[in-house]
Parts: sequence; C-alpha cells; structure tokens
Amino acid sequence: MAKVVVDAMAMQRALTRITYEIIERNKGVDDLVILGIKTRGVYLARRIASRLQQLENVTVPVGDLDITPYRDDIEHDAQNEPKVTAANIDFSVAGKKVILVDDVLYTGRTIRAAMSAVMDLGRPKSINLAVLVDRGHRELPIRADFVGKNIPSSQRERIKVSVSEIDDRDAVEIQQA
Ligand code: 3GP
Ligand code: 5GP
Ligand code: MG
Repeated sequence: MAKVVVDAMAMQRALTRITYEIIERNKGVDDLVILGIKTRGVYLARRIASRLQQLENVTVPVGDLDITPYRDDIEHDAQNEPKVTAANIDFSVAGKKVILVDDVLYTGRTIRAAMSAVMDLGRPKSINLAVLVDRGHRELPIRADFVGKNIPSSQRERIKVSVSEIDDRDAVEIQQA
C-alpha cells in the first residue's frame, strides 16, 4: 500500500522554493553549477536549472553524477560504500559553487561519495546539497541545505519518488516494506 505524501503540485512548489532559496543563499547565481545524482536527482537538477533560467535569465551548467548502489533496498553491506563517478560534466568545478541534487537523503553515504567525486574533479568554492526528501537515518555528519520535504520514516519503509520525465507522473509516496 502506498500513500502519496507529495503530489505533482506540491513537488513543483517545493522545487520552486528550493530554487529561490538557492538564489538567496548564494546572493545570486554567479559561479553556480548543478550536479544531479542519478537517476532521479538528474531530472530534479535539470528542473532547478530551468527555473533558474526563468527567474534569473542565466544558464547554469548541469552535470550528472553516476552512483553504483552499495546495497539492495534492505541489506546494509558495511564492506561496500557507494561509488560515485562524474558523468557528462563538460565544465570545470574549480572555484564554482556546486549544488548537489538527489531525490532522497538517507544514510548520507551517497553524498559523502559524491563530494569526494566532485573534489577529484577540482577544488570547488563550496558544495551545497538540495534534496527533494530527507527521510532521516543519517549514518554520517551530513545534512541538506535545501529540503523539499522532511519525511521521518521507519527503516523498513521505502520512499518512492516518481518524476514525469521517466515515470508516469510526479509524486512522492511512502511504501511499507
Ligand atoms: P534513483 O536512482 O532514481 O534515485 O538506488 C537506486 C534506486 O533505488 C533509487 O532511484 C531509489 O529510488 C531506489 N531506492 C529506494 N530505497 C532505496 C534505498 O534504501 N537505498 C538505495 N540505494 N536505493 C533505494
Ligand atoms: P544514502 O543512504 O546514501 O543517503 O542513499 C543512497 C541512495 O539511495 C541515494 O541516491 C538516495 O537517493 C537513495 N535512497 C535511499 N533511500 C531511499 C528511499 O527510501 N527512496 C528512494 N527513492 N531513494 C532512496
Ligand atoms: Mg537517489
């Protein structure tokens, strides 16, 4: 049984709010670059970039980070950390204000790996994190700067994020394991 906690309108509003917060926090859009974490983080990153285009009339570079999952949906495998590699990043991150975008923030291990992948590309001026959902259960000292919705979850639950680019609609649902 799945319960819709964010519908299409709410998702649009959350992304618009996050975009305004990004502009406000960075006092503009100079030197911003956006990196989306595959799969759904990439589509969210592109939507934020297109809102920045509409609001500020600037084209902010968008790239992808590829993640190799380190565990299945239930099992933790302490031996393997997620691996994140740069993909489709045809611009420099050196001296830039990097905004990482993912759909769900959970243990924080993916973001740790993502930060490390970004640092390997060059020394950014700063890295901020935007997520559509923070479901709690952090295992590392990592937090998001911009959050669409906090959804306290049990570890057995699964947050299903659908984006219209690849799914049938925009929605966030909670599924009982
Ligand atoms: P995404 O790549 O679109 O973000 O990690 C692969 C997919 O599995 C993710 O999609 C995510 O939606 C889904 N998923 C759901 N729960 C979990 C989880 O606890 N861990 C991981 N790694 N993925 C999850
Ligand atoms: P982490 O545990 O490293 O924070 O998250 C691992 C990856 O799995 C991230 O890309 C994150 O978006 C995704 N993820 C973790 N938990 C969930 C979840 O409940 N639902 C969805 N859709 N993705 C999740
Ligand atoms: Mg994700």
